[in-house]
Amino acid sequence: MTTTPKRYTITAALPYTNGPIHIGHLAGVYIPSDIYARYQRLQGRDVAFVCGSDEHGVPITIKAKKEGITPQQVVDRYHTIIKKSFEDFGISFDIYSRTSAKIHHETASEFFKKLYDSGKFIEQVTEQLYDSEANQFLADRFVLGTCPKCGFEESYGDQCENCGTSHNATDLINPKSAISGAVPTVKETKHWFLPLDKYQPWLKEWILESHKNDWKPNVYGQCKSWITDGLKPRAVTRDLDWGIPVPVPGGEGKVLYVWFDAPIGYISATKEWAAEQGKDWEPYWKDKDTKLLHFIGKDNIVFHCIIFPSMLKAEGSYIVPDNVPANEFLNLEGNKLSTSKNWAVWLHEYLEEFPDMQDVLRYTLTANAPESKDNDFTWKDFQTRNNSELVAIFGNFINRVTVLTHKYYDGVVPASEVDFKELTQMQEFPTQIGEAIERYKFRDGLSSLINLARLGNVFLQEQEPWKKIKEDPKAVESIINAALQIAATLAVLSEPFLPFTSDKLKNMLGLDANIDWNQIVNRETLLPAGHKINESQLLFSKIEDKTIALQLEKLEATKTQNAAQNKEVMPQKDTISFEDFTAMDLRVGTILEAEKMPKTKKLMVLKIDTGIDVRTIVSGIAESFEAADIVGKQVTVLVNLAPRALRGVESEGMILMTENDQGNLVFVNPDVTDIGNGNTIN
Ligand code: B3M
Ligand code: ZN
Repeated sequence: MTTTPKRYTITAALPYTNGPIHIGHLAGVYIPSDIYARYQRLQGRDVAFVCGSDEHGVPITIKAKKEGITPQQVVDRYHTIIKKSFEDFGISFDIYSRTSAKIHHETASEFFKKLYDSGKFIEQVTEQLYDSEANQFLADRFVLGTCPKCGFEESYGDQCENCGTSHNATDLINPKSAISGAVPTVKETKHWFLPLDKYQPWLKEWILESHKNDWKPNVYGQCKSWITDGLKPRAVTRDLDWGIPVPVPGGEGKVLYVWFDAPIGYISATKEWAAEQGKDWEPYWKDKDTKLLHFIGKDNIVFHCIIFPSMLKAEGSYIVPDNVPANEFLNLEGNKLSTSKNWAVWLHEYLEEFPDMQDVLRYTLTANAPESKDNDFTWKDFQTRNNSELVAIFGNFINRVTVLTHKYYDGVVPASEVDFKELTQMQEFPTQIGEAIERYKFRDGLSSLINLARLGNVFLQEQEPWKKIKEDPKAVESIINAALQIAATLAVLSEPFLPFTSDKLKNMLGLDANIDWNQIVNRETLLPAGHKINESQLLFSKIEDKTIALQLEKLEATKTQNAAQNKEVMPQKDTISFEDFTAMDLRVGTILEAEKMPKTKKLMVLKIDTGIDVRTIVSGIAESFEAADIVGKQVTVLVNLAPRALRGVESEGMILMTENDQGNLVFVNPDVTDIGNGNTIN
C-alpha cells in the first residue's frame, strides 16, 4: 500500500525561450502535468506546480545572432508570449518563473559552489572543438556532425535528436561549426566535470531496482540502456558568454552548462513562489514525505533521470524524483513538429482562429496523447472528437438536462426518491478517473469522463422524460434529479481535463467553484432538491468542414514554402567573356506547332517562327507543359546554336527556359518580366 505523500512538487520542463510554443509542447508536458496538479489540488493536497522559461543555452544565442538582437531581447520577447499561452490554456502553474531571474542565478551559483567546495567535481583541461573563423568554442548546438551511435548526420554537439543519445561534442564524426560552417579545430580549455560514473551504482539501485514497476517502460528503458552502457564524467561548464558565470577561481569567461542550471530552475521557482506565499520552500525539495515529479518530453529523459538526480545526490540534502512520467512525441498530420520548418499549430494562432475553444484542443491532445508511443495530431480527428464526442455526447447531455430543468421546474432541482442504478454506477467514476490520473494514464481518465457523459445521455434516452411528463410527472422529477447529479459530477470530474468547461458548467448549475473531488458523490449536498440552477448555455459547438479545410490549406502553404526554400540553388558556372556572350544570337520567336515526341518522357518537337525563318526545335519540356497550351506563346530562342539530332529529329536552336521561385519550369518570355532566379536550362 502506498501512503499519501505530505506534499507534491510537480515540475514541468522549462521551455527554451527561443520561439513560441505549439501543440507538441502542450500534449507532451503541460497538459499532463496540469491534469495531475489540478487533480491533486481537488483532492485537497499540498501542491507546488512550478515551471519557467529556460533562458540560457545555445539555441537562444543562435536565434539572437540570426536576428541581430541580443539574447536578452530574444528571451524577453518569448518569455512574454509563452507565459501568456500557458495562461490562455489554463495551465495552472503556481509559478511561471525564468532562469534569467536573480534568484535563479543565485541559487544555481550556490549549488555549483557547494559541489565545488565539497570536491564533487573533476577539474580537467581537455581539447574542445573550436571555430577559428568565429573565434569561439563550439559547445552543444554550435556544432553539428554525425552521431556516433546512430549515424544521423545532423546531430548536435550534446545530443542527437534522432536517437536521443547525449554525447560530448568531440564524439561527433565530421563535425562542422553551426556558426560558420567551418571544420572545427581543437583547442585546450579547462572545465568542471560531474563524474557520473561515480553515481552509477547508486543510479542502478535507485532506478533499475526500485523503479522497475512504477516508471513508464519508455523512461525505464532509456535509463537502463544508459546505465548499462556505462556513464562517463560530464562537463558542466562551457566556454560561452550567455549563461550563469562560473562562480569559482578560473571560471572567468565561462558559464554553467544550460543543463546544469535549467533543472535548478525548478528549485529557484519554488523558492520564489514560497517567498510570495510566505511559506518555507525547503520541505518541497528536502522532506522525504514530498513526492517530486518531473513532467517532460522523451528527449529530456537522461537529464532528469541521470544527470539532475546525480547533481541532487552530490549536493546531499535534496530528495530525488519519485517518478519522471515522460511522454513520447506528437506529430502533426504525419510529419514531425518543427519550429524551424514552421510545421506546427502555434498556441497563440490557434486561439485567434478558435477563440474560447481551449478545451477542445486540451481534449483532443489528451485523448490522443503520445503516452506510450509517438502519435499524430490531425485536424480531421480534432473535428471528429469535437463534433462526435464533446458536442454529441457531453454537450448534448448537459443541454438536455438543463433545458428540461428550466422547462419543467423553472430551474429548480426537483425532489427524488428513486435510486437509479446509474447513480450507483456514477459513484465509481471519481475513483476510476482518479486512479488513472495517479498512474499517469490521462487518456484512460479522459475516456472514463466521456463515458460518464455517455451514461447520462443513455439514461435520458432510455427514460424519455419528455414522453413521461404528461402521464407520470412524479417519475420525471426523479429522472431529472438523477440526471442533474450526473451533470454535477461531470462538472467536478472534468476540471483537471477541461477546466474552462468545468467552470462554465459549475456556473450553470450554480455549484460552488471549489468543490473537491470527494464531496461530489453526495447527492444531498451537491445539488439538493430546491436548489436553483442558472441559465442554460451551450458548452460546445460544431466545427464545420470548411474550418478544417482552411487549417489544412494553411499547412499545405507551409509545405510549398518550405519546398521553395529548400530547393537547391545551382552554383554559378565558370565565367564567360563578353565576346562569348555577344556570339549568341537571341531572337523572339513564336511557337506555331507543338507535339510530344512519341516514346519519350521529356521531349517536345516545336515549330518556331523566329522572324528569320520557321524551324524545328526539340526541347525537353514535355513534363512541364501540354502541347496544346503553348501554341502561340512567345519565347526567346538561341538561333545560332549548332544543330544536333535528338532521336532522329534535327533540332536547330534552343528555347530559353528557367525555373520560377516555386521550382516550376517557365519560358524566358519577352512578355514576362519576373522570371525568378533560376539558371538557363533546356
Ligand atoms: N529547455 C529542453 C527542451 O525544451 C529544455 C528543458 C529544460 S528542463 C530543466 O527540450
Ligand atoms: Zn543518434
